[in-house]
Formats: sequence, structure tokens, C-alpha cells
Amino acid sequence: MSELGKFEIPHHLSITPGNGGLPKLLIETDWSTAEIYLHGAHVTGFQKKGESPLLFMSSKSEFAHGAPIRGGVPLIFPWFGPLEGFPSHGFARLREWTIHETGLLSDGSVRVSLTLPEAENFEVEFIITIGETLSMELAVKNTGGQECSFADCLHTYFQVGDIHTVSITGLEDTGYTDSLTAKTELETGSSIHIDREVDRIYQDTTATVEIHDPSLARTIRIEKSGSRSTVVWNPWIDKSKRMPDFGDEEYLQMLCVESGNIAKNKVFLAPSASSALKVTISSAAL
Ligand code: TA6
Repeated sequence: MSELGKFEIPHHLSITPGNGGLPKLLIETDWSTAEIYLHGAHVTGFQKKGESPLLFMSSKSEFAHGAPIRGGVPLIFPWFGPLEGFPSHGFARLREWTIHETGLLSDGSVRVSLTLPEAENFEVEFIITIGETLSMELAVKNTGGQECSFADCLHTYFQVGDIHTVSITGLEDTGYTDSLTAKTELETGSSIHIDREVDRIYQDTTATVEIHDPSLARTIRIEKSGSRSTVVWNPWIDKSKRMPDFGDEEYLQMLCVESGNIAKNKVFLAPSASSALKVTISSAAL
């Protein structure tokens, strides 16, 4: 841990052993606090002062080498979902990332840049900027000698007060693959409500999505660039019970709205080319 001390910023960034003894960055700004684990370059917390946490973290999450953290912002790369013989959602969230640099910006926000060691034919950097908003950018460069393709996604778990009263806007008139039926559907409603397990990959959308949460009297805004897919997921009752690292009732207080490039929207990169997936999360009183 001591070799990480050079990245600390007095009053703004400290590095300590977190859950499971894993290195954790604690960030404090005038507007907010945040937590980042080097394990998986995983943003596990973001909270604006005087407000409920914006990110959900399961009380049953593991914090161990080789296991994904359940909550916050799992970083999905270079594949999305299951892959025979390999870990679900790729290897990036299972690896120990290194700190490239940290800094206090002139506007008072804190910037952290992490890199993924030994990512085969890729250079992968994850840049997190914490201030009044939470901005995250996954930058990938193709360092192999030929064209490559991959999926990427910031699989963000948002904290909500009561899933029954939440509505989601921004995806109207957008086609999606229903992962529960494998069917292609069209979102016809002006807003989405959750009253069962929902697992949908909305395709060809660059839209900003908003989560309207009357229970916590706030709207969460999810702006993105470099992303053509948005996933909406809540496990509901039965799937919650099947997940050992997720409380049976926790589906009531969480909703995943995930921004990435998945399936037909996956990324193709020529040799030496780069991509950047960026998400900015903000909140306002409802
Ligand atoms: O993003 C939705 C999803 O693909 C769901 O199907 C569900 O499996 C979720 O991701 C969590 O996946 P994980 O591998 O983290 O348990």
C-alpha cells in the first residue's frame, strides 16, 4: 500500500485497505465523496453531500481476487454476458488495475486514471472524474497487428428508493433485445416502469436516460458518448434469490442502467485505432 502513497492528494484522495483488504481509493470533493477499488477499476460508491448514495452496493457483495463486486460500476470488457469456459462479462472487472495518475483539477474535481495490465492486444485506460457529477471514460486502443472487435459496458447499479415507483425515460421508440425471451421488441411507452424481472439490451441508441425516483425525490441523469447500447436490468424476486452475492430484497432498491456497445453495436478497431466510452452521471431534485 505504501507504494501507492505518491498518488494520494491531501484532503481529497487517500488510499487504504478496503473490504477484503483490497486497495481502496477514498475521494472527497466540495460536492461529493466516492470510492474506487483497484480490483476491477471498480467505482463502488458515489454520493453527493446531503443526498442518498447514487450508486447501489449489495450488502452481500464479495470483495476478493477473482470475484466480481456486486454493485457500483462493474467494468465490462472485452465481452458482455456469458462466454463458454470464460467468466461472465469479461476479465476486466476481475483484474487488479494499476494507478496511472491522480490529480486535483482547477474546478475542484478529482481525476483518477487507471490502467489494465497485460490486456493482450489492447491498451486499456479508465478515467474517473469526481466532482458535482461522476464522469467515467473507458479508453481502448488496439495494439494488436490486426482489426479487433469487442464489447464494452459500464454496468452501473443505481440506488433507488422503491423500484415500484420509479420510471425511466429516454428509450421511447427504441428497439431492444429482451434477454429473457431472446426476442426483438420496440419500446412504445413514453416511460418504462419495473414490475417484474427486466433484462433488455436497447440497441442503436445514443440517448440520455433519466431515472425518475419520487421516493428519493430525485432524477438521476445518465449522459453518454461513444456508446450505442443501453441495458436496463432489475433481477426482481426469483433471480435475486438465485444470486448468492445479492440480498433477496435488494431488487427493491436498485436499478441497472448500463451504457456500452453490445452485440450488433460492438466496437471494431483497426490496428492502432482507439475508442472511448464515456458516461456522466448527475442528479437533481425531482
Ligand atoms: O446486464 C444485465 C446482465 O447481463 C443480466 O443478465 C445479469 O446477468 C447481470 O448482467 C449481472 O451479471 P453478473 O455476471 O454480474 O452476475
